[in-house]
Amino acid sequence: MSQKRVVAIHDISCFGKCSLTVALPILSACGAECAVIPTAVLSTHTGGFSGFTFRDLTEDILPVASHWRSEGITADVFYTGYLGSNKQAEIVKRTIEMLRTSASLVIVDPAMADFGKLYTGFSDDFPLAMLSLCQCAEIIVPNITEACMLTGMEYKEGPYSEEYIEILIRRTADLTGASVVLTGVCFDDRRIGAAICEKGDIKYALTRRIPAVYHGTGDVFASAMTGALINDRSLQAAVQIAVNFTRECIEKTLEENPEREYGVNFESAIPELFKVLE
Ligand code: PXL
Repeated sequence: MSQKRVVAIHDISCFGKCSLTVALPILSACGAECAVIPTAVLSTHTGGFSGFTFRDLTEDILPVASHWRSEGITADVFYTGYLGSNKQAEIVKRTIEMLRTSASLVIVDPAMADFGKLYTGFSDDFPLAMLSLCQCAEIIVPNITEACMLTGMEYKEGPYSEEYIEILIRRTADLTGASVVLTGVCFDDRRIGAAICEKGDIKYALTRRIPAVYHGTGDVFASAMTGALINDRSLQAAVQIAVNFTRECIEKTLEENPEREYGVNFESAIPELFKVLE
């Protein structure tokens, strides 16, 4: 099997283990070539730190894409995450349209909100710009808050009823035309994971819940899922691998690091990821 190339389009948060500092090592560990288009450089992520720096690289994105196109560079997978502004979401959409082939898979993590609230710095119409990007994806990976913001459905805290999850995931799939992997799904206090809506079918991938919350786990999850997909796993299998991997990362972190905004020790769970991808 020839090596797959992923283009990861996220910011670099210099400290705090999310976006590219998570996507690159996890995708490399999964055997992918990981090319990047950094969209911004921040001193830290925006969730839990104040006074962070933000160097916007929006103006560099299309020139990178034009250069790659002139060199004939494309990718098997385009994988996007946190994007800094409405304009950036629109430019990333144009970038993917410029570079993709009919065989490319586009995975969009609409990383913009959690716990019922948009992340610091986004305007209220950002979900609309993100929806437009989601509409060019084959797979999107929203959490419950993000799916509510994409669809206009009311956000609720878990545990959820199956009815609420299934209406939310179907509406998200109908609106975007993508397969939807909905994260943060729990029906009781013991288990948590994701729901998958693919071609109208809904399935679940759950694991035991570890009672701790860390920043960056959405990126750990989506990166591991992408890594499993390029290793020819089905979407359902890739989601279960990513659910288990994310739980392992949280478990390992809980032993040593209670600082939620410092992210998870995903490095120590990578040997397990190797094993399941063998
Ligand atoms: O995917 C999470 C993330 C990535 N990058 C930046 C963020 C966040 C979440 O808050 O602030 C800059």
